[in-house]
Amino acid sequence: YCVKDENNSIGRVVQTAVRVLGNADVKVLVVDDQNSARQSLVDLLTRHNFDVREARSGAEALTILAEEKDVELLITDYNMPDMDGYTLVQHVRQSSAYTQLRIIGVTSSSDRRVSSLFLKAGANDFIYRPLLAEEFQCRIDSNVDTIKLIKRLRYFAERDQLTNLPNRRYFFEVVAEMMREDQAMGVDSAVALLDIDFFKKVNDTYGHEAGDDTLRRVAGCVQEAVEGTPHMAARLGGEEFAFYLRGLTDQSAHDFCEAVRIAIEEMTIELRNGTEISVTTSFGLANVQAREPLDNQLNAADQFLYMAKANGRNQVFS
Ligand code: GH3
Ligand code: MG
Ligand code: MG
Ligand code: MG
Repeated sequence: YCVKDENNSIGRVVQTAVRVLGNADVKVLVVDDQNSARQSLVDLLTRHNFDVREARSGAEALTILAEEKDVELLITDYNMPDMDGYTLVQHVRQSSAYTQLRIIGVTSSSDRRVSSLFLKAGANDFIYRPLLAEEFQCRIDSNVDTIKLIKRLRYFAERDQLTNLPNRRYFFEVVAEMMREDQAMGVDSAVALLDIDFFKKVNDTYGHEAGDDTLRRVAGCVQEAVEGTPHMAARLGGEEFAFYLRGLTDQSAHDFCEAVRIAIEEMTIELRNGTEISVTTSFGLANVQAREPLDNQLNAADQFLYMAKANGRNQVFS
């Protein structure tokens, strides 16, 4: 059974379907004081499967943005009582919290200067009413493409390619912020370094691929240990991983590391040739010292890690 599809319309329908379904995880906030105008935008966006929120004023929009940090696209009207769209965009752009947010201005005003006002305030794009469905769709699509591209780039910039764990750069970025918050709130925390014991032997005996598989399995344990917790973990490089243990110190931090150490020790790693191996790990653990940069905290943990190695490996040293 052969269907002639000279204009590739099936291909285009499939492409559109894929695009529309991919919009489901993009959260859009529509701001307009007029119910009918707002509703027409909401309807269009909902039909394109976006996750849509609505606000009737600039103030309400700012409240929603502060509460729902995952809004990625803001579409705002220009003429609104209390706070116009231009002022709303200025407010949003003055805050460092929404640097990732894309903004599209909308107006039914015939004044063509409104677009440059919006763009100067920091909007990314602009649409005049009445909306032409096709133009609207093109502009939304192109802005959403940019949002998705930035998301992808961010994801890969923040991850370690082999294990998909956060990488060193992202760990430093996130933990520096966590340390600032902890210090402000008076929360005591700890940092730990994990290093696989005699990892070179795995490579030398079973090959580099087996080494990579081992790293992925250990990373799985590390990820599992922090999932659903306030803690943060990363692969710093090689066979070394780091933890920021938020709200844990001394015994509680030690218990955490000990649990991870045992989970890894008890894990069977099946290599591609069917061989089963296991590995052990050593931990250096240090309480976070107030006002010291993360580098110094990790150095302290590293000195304890060295002692764990010297003391026979397969242990947590603090
Ligand atoms: P120790 O118990 O003292 O930590 O000994 P070790 O053998 O684990 O430590 P060493 O630093 O001597 O060796 C680490 C090895 O890790 C050497 C390096 O080739 C290997 N390695 C680093 N990154 C990777 C990687 O991404 N994949 C694989 N397969 N091996 C890696
Ligand atoms: Mg209005
Ligand atoms: Mg090492
Ligand atoms: Mg090692």
